[in-house]
Amino acid sequence: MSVATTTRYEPLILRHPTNPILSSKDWPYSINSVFNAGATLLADGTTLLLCRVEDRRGLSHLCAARSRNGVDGWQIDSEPTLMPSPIEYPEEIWGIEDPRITFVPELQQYVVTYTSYSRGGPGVSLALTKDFRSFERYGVIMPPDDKDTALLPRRIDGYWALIHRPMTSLGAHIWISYSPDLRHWGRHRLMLEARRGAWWDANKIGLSPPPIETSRGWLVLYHGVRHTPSGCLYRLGLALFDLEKPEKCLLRGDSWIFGPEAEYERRGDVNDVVFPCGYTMSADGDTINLYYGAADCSIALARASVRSLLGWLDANGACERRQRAQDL
Ligand code: BMA
Repeated sequence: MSVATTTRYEPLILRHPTNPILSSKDWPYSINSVFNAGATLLADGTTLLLCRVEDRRGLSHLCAARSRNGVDGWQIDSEPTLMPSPIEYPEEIWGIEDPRITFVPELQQYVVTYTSYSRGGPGVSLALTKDFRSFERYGVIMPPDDKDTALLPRRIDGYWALIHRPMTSLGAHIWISYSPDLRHWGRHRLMLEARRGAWWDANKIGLSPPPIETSRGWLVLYHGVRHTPSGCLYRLGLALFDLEKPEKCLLRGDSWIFGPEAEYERRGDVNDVVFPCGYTMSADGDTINLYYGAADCSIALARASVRSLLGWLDANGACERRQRAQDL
């Protein structure tokens, strides 16, 4: 992808000049790579990243990194923060991956949803924490093959809502399910479908960071995976969902808004991957700091304005019904 072809598009998501901000050389213990981190702000304003760390067996665990400014000066836990526990949780036998963090005011706790890599494929597990030092594990909440999950921060009509991405023979689409207690899940609804054919988000999509709550709806950044003869291309798209009925899509953009362009995104253990699992909101209430895995090798930071993302959707989005008609 040449710069000449991409500069004609409005840059909505701006890379930090010191990218990548974290990689294996920063780690206090020996690892293969670090990427796909969940993110949150702690009560004192510290940025916490819960990073996916892959060891040299190929198995992943989670490790916390903390920074005052969210850019540098990272204090990384000296040993893994959350390790797979395959004896109690057999679904974690091949590691735990890609955490998303939601602070839930009602519980006064952070809910972490992550992929547990079981013999049957990837499933979804959930754990609660107050401090990212001790965790209450709920175990697997969505059986394989399922991943790319985040909990909404408040109940909808009395029920917790979880966005996830089950694989079916018809493709990999984004679903939402509801629960009275975070353990029992039902009322499953299709939320966003992968497109078909030549589209950038054909056949396989998934939630990226947790949704951003705005006065106009839940703003969702999702990834689309395009299979090409030289491998997969992971890019990001944008959609908006109804605040009180989050399975209802209000707007969906046609084109991707962010894709692998920088060298650290194009070359790595897995080429051509940008994969955000978390964001933090800046003090201005508009700028999001998006933390993303780059080429399964490092963590990078990019910034975007929520107002601009919504403006782009107004100009470039369509409601799903129009979208489907256009697809036919
Ligand atoms: C996805 C997930 C991500 C990973 C990406 C590219 O399926 O497993 O963790 O970053 O593939 O390898």
